[in-house]
Amino acid sequence: MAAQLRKHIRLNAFEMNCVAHQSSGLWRHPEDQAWRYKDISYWTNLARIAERGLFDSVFIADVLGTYDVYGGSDEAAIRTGSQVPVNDPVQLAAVMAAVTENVGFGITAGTAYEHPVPFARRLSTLDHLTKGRVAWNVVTGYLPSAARNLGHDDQREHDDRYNHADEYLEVIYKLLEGSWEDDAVVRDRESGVFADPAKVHHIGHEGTHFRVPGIHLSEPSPQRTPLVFQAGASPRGIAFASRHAEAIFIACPTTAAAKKSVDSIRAALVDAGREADSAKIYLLLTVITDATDELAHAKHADYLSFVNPEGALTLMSGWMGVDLSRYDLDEPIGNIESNAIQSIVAGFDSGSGDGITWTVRDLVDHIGVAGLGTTVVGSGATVADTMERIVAETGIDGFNLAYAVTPGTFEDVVEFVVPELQRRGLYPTEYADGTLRNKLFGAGDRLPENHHGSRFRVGGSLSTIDDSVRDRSAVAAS
Ligand SMILES: Cc1cc2nc3c(=O)[nH]c(=O)nc-3n(C[C@H](O)[C@H](O)C(O)COP(=O)(O)O)c2cc1C
Repeated sequence: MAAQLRKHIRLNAFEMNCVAHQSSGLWRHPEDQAWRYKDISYWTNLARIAERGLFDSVFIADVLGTYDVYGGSDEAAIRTGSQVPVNDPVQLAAVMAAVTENVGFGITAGTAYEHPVPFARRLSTLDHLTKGRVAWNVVTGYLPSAARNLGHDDQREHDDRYNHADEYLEVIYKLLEGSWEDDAVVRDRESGVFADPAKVHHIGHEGTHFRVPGIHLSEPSPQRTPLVFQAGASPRGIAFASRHAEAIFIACPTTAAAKKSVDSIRAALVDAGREADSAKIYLLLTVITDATDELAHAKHADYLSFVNPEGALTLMSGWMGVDLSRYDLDEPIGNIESNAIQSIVAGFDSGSGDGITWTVRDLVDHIGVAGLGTTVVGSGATVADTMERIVAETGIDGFNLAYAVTPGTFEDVVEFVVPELQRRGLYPTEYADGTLRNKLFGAGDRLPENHHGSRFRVGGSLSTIDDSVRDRSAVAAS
């Protein structure tokens, strides 16, 4: 009985539509299939594995630029396959949904460069096709190369990116929550009326960055606004998350840094008028597991022999916004000013509270097969022990699992770790019903009433519905 009352640990598979996501050089490993990223069967197989393991989602990262901070050029990134070439993540959700019924899809898309109107339609389309199994991982970007390729001199300053994103989300909420009423579509064959114009509203948005007078192009989907995921935990990032996020992805090199991040996030949620547990927090982790500790350690040693240090530093330079080729290997990282991912830099900062002085060499070792996350190596029981301890020490809800080799790392977790967690009463034995939002919170398909986005519904306190355009044309026609 006691076991049934224990809080379940949640898992996602962390992926990217490319060959070298976090584990630089591991695409050379004979078991790695990341090179098949262009093949639909790679993704359908992955989705089935994730669903077999009762994962919440396959969570897909994305970038719109190259990692050209290291050495001041994109050569190392291209040579090592470091998140380039990289394909679009959005289509993958539809492909994976076709062969699964329960697993969700966390799709990363930035707010910086695509106008919210076409993007809102893509979100609705995915939510329809997946029957409400989509999450949108809202990112503000960190690669200056993306900004340049899209016609800007540089990306906006760090905090301003979040200000811009706040308005982006406002437009998205107005379109997805406030344009079409639930009973707008009548599909009346007798009268020939498909939808009632009186129930489809012009959102009337006039802001600093966007002007959107009209209606959303899609009818309401199961979740309307897909579950809102967010990654980025600087002070401004947390303020953004406390308003919008229902799931938050953090990457911290130590449990002390993770606890600090989780405490700040939970406090910010409460300050924003939400419950401390109104967002699920997932920590990045790489699990190397096998039938015994010895086999798992042998597997880890094998993977380490494939790591490409240049690729690892190329990725890390992009995440930090700092050219690590200019540092001596034994130089402490110190207190770096970053215009990229500040929460990443803070985790490796001497002031992060873990008492560690990180050098560039430490970074290479740390990144190894795990990228931004940490690695846990051992049998299912050993990994379950560690997961249990991390959850207890930090207050996270679960893990975004990065792979060393794919899909092997995920298959190993499903074979060795999931059954062990289930035996301990720490993991579900079946999926909950309904949409992704309902599976996570058990409180329905739509945004909760106290979520910022709900205020943009018809009759909501922040709605700016302006149907005068339609009224004017009606007058002109009469
Ligand atoms: C764990 C983690 C994963 C992230 N994944 C992505 C990603 O896939 N694509 C992207 O453009 N930004 C990504 N970001 C960047 C952030 O979402 C954010 O937009 C940013 O750069 C600022 O983060 P900060 O608030 O921690 O400084 C990620 C950040 C973190 C911490």
